[in-house]
Amino acid sequence: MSISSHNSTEQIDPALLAQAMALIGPARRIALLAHEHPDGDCLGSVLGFAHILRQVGKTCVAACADPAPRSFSFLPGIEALSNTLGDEDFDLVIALDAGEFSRYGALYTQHRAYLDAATILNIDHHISSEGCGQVNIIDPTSAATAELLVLFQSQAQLPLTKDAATCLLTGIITDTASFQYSSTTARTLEAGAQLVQAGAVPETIVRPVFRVQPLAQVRLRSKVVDRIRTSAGGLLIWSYSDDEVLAETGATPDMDDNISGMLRDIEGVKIAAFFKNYGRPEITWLSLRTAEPYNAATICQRYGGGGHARAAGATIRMPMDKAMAMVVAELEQEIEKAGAGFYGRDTEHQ
Ligand SMILES: [Mn+2]
Repeated sequence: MSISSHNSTEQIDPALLAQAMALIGPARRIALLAHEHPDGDCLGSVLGFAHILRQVGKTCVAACADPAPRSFSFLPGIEALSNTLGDEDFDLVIALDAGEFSRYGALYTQHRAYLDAATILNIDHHISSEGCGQVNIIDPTSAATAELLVLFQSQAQLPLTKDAATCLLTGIITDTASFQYSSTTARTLEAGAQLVQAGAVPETIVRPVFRVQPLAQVRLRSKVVDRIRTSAGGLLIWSYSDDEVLAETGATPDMDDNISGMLRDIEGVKIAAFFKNYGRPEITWLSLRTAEPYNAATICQRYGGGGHARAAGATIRMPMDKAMAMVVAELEQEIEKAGAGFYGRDTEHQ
């Protein structure tokens, strides 16, 4: 079975694939980097690609600056995920699911001199990606980095094991919310089919990732729902979580996953912003979800962040109250500029 394009985009450019394989071919020890604040796509991509490369004799270390959320503990190989590049003894570094070194967090800050000089292959699907490698395979039409890796595996005729397939399907399923988002193309589904063919079982991914949640997480969500505020007649919605919420609910920071998605799905909302501030009072994380015509990536880039048109994020070096006031005011202006009708702050919700 081959992956050909129907209504989606083509294969990976064969010349680019050849350049990437020219880096992989002679490499014996390979480090695979996942971005900080890891999600299912970067984790599934580094672990899945490591499984594939081990099949062809490579020694692989999968690394991420932050620990993986507990819901991903089913991923084959996750127990060996490293939070450092150790002795930096690698012939090749493969950076996955982010196109800027800064997104790799402490892996970059603690190994900056090494990574600045290392041979890097970068594979990513973010529209704002600049590419941080000598060879960059960046395809924003891909629903997930894992989808690109399925193309890569297929076109380069690398072996696909059940463990690799489970990891890569996790990447696709998490970045598309089980094929729900508009980023899902025929090619995404074909990549999924190929992974199921290789032994991956969707239920074993969907249940831990989307259905099962700890009670503390449900309580955290309830607190965040209590703090919801709206503006512009409900076109704009925002809420926040902080150390106080964690203390009251017993939740851990990773349990706020996809709260911005929940806010976006509230009827009438065009822009949803979720702010969080844990442990470091001077830093606020923003997660933004938008509907047409608002571009989340463009907005987040103003704060040094990035992402996709409908989903993006930024790390803002300000305390929560200041960051929230600044971003909310800017989002209100966006709505006013778009001529959607601005009705002022919705006092009834405060
Ligand atoms: Mn991704």
